[in-house]
Amino acid sequence: MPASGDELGRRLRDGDLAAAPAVLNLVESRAPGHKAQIDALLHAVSPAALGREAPGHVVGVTGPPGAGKSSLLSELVRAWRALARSVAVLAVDPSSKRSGGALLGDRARIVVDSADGAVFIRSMATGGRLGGLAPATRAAAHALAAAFDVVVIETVGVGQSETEIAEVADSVAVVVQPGGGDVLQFLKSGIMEIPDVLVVTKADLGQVAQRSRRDLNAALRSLGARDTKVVAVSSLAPPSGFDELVAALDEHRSSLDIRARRLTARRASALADFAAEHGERGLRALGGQRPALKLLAEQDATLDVAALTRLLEEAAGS
Ligand SMILES: Nc1nc2c(ncn2[C@@H]2O[C@H](COP(=O)(O)OP(=O)(O)O)[C@@H](O)[C@H]2O)c(=O)[nH]1
Ligand SMILES: [Mg+2]
Repeated sequence: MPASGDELGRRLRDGDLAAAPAVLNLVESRAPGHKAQIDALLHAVSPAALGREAPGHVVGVTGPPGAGKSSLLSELVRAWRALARSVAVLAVDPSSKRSGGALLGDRARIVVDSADGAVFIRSMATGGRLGGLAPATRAAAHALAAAFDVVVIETVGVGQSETEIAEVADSVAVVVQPGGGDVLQFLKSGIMEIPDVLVVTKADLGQVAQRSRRDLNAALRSLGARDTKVVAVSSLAPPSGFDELVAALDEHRSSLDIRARRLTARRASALADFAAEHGERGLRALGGQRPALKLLAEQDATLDVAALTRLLEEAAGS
């Protein structure tokens, strides 16, 4: 029998963190009948069912392979746990050694206390392209934000991935290693959207890290991006910079119009889920991306992602 989406949604609404593994199994399932259960889950954690936006802070952590994202997350999770916050991490970059290689050094795994019931970590498949988010990842993030204080989505890539992650996350942190010129160039040339927080890793390398931090700050200033904080961290013992990183993310979260950001996120997710299912042909049936977004913008603000996706399917006659 498929796990009941409605029941799992109720458990998340009640703050039952132990529901997380079953939630992930459901959203990743392709078994017949599960789609209706995933829809039921998304409905059960919608603002309409919760009576407010889901309380969790959805944080995107993205950056090139080898930048130090997984190492950083081990320490960031520890810092959040020290503040008694529960944390779920959806790792779309599963740190495979194969994708690392000699140039990038060994790839780290996120290391947490496995006996701690308030931390949940799961590796997830990408949505095809490098950095692409699968519908299951979006659904998991939307659902887990009803129960966990923080939901992290870790993705790999630069240039495109932070745009995609911004469609789901409340706050996007782009992770750069010292001398990471790509990110600087992408930022300056406007290929990359300005992140909410920039993190320079490997601060223990000294001068080269300080220079990266200064260069990024200068680039942000010249772009007029006054709100983006640049934080330097070291994940080597003794770790440093994590209190500052937690504070920068908190500050971004509290400056947000959370209802507006989540509404945009649900609409973007619905369109992305529809496109994942029905492809270019489906989008053409809606007259393209713009008319589809216009249709979504006309809908009730409390509708969940699944309901919005169904609306698109009806409009496309699929
Ligand atoms: N010196 C130093 N090395 C680090 C630090 N963080 C990560 N690394 C190393 O950088 C490599 C890639 O780290 P990883 O966390 O796997 O990066 P990811 O691919 O972005 O998840 C590994 O060899 C890490 O040991 C740091 O703060 N200082
Ligand atoms: Mg990694």
